[in-house]
Amino acid sequence: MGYSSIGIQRVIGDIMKVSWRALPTVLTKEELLDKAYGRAKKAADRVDDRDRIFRVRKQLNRMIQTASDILGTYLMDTVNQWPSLDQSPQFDVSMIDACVGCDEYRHHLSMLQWAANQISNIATQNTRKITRTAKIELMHEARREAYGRISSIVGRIGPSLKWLGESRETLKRLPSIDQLSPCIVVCGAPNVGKSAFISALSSGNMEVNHYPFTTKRIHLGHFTFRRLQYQMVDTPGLLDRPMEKRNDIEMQAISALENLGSLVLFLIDENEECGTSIEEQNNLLEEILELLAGTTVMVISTKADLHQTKPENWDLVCKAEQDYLQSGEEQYTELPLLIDKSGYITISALENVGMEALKMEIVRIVKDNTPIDPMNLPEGWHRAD
Ligand SMILES: Nc1nc2c(ncn2[C@@H]2O[C@H](COP(=O)(O)OP(=O)(O)OP(=O)(O)O)[C@@H](O)[C@H]2O)c(=O)[nH]1
Ligand SMILES: [Mg+2]
Repeated sequence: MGYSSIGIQRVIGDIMKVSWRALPTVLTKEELLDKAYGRAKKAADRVDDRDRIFRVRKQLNRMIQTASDILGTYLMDTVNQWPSLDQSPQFDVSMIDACVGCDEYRHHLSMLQWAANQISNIATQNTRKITRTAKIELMHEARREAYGRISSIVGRIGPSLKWLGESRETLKRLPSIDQLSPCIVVCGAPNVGKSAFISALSSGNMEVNHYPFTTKRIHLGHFTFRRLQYQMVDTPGLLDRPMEKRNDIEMQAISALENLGSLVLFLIDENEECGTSIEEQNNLLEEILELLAGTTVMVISTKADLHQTKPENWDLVCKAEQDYLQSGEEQYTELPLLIDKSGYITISALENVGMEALKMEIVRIVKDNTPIDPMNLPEGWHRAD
């Protein structure tokens, strides 16, 4: 017996775009059997027939069928609810690989599918035995045998259920990034001001998350410009120290970021207030440029308010940004970028200077980098824009 609804469920599943956070808890093998046998017993209790043989036959068949249906539905729902790797965005696939391993992910889901088929076969075979005999003893024996075999199948997928339960906990903590909106990856040595930057530029609340393999909090922020959302993602513990010190998992996560970024901002703290020397920060920049060759990397000097020499055009930028904000119009405007004495584009997240101009520059670069495909444009983004 097959599950005719599987095909439809899969289609609906793809349309729904499963979010990691929405995946229901995965039952353990014990919980799953309790649930199935509990329901089966209740279903059998409801059966009535005056003829004893008919009644027992119906009851036992109902027990087996109900247990099999509950288990099959649960297992196949789980298989369908978990995103299919073939259809997931590259970022998700790389993150799954980095966090839990794609091979294992596929293996454990396919174990559930296997179990659903086995259980369905056992139910068919044993209800047939019950239907074909008139001996009550043999009927009970067939029911016991069915339960024994079903329990043994569920026992065999115990480790898979456990693995999926644990992986769900891990994957839940990943940042949820919208693949259709531009994403700006913010990197740089520790303490250079990545989180402060994202926070200052974010219009809504920042989402705080973890990459499951670092203990650091990552920030996911966004701003909207002309109805298009721009996401900004933090990279603490990933792109902040020499590459040779990395393990495989971190490398995979980095490659995920590589696939994600419309633009990479490398923040540099020229004041060295962050605790990393300029020389080391430059080495890191070299490594990142090599690693992310092909992606536009923009270098931004942070904490301009701490610079020994104030950027020459500080007052000019302040004035231009204020005028622009006061006009209240969200129009693409060329604002002068704040430039420091080393020639870097600079900002002060603390005093909010140079931020609006940089935002405009980000919008411009992302727009230039985005291939115009009207079929793929996000809602609210028009070709003429
Ligand atoms: N004066 C001044 N301080 C800043 C500015 N931006 C950030 N800071 C300070 O620099 C320190 C580090 O800032 P964070 O935003 O936490 O830096 P980070 O790069 O996110 O650090 P990690 O997440 O640990 O890698 C904090 O004490 C901030 O208050 C700025 O524009 N001006
Ligand atoms: Mg931070």
